[in-house]
Amino acid sequence: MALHVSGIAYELREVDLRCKPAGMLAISPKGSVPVLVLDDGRVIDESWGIMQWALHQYDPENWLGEHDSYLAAAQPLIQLNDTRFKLALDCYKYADRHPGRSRFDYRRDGEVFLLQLEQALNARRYLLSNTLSIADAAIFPFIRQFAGVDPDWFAQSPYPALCVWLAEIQNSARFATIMQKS
Ligand SMILES: N[C@@H](CCC(=O)N[C@@H](CS)C(=O)NCC(=O)O)C(=O)O
Repeated sequence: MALHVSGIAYELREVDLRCKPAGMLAISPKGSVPVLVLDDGRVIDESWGIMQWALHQYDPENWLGEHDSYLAAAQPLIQLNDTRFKLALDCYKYADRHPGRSRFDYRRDGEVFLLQLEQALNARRYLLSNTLSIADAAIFPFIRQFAGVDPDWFAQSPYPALCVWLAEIQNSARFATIMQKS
């Protein structure tokens, strides 16, 4: 989404994670996607890095905020998302592979983050301001996955502002465009 909003032309290559291409591992041995290879050969292999790079080229919708202020503001949310929430999400999604606790326990772990986002969204339309920022784009794919485990539960959960926020981004023209299968 960040590449799309920045208007940068890119070629998208889908990768089968069960059979990672040697060429991908050669440029990024850690073997995670996404990986961006720039024209000058530089490699950026963290999604947060790719988003920042793209928006620093061109940021027509002000996803970075005045003087990049949203980067610092987003940091605590990204940190929580990438650690405690991601762990809870993976266990909630694949609870059968983590039999130590129940699916509901894992969901409750994840709800700590959902509540934090809900409170932010009670104060403004998006996570950091009334317009969409890098924080929303970075975090929403994870909330989408969490909601997708049990959509009925999510729809009636005590996080109505988060439901509206998620629906709004999922129903956006930009999301539809970038999710088109190549
Ligand atoms: N912190 C990394 C995480 C990337 C990541 O874990 N991606 C997953 C797919 S969503 C992956 O490539 N996993 C490697 C694998 O399944 O082997 C980023 O944001 O780029």
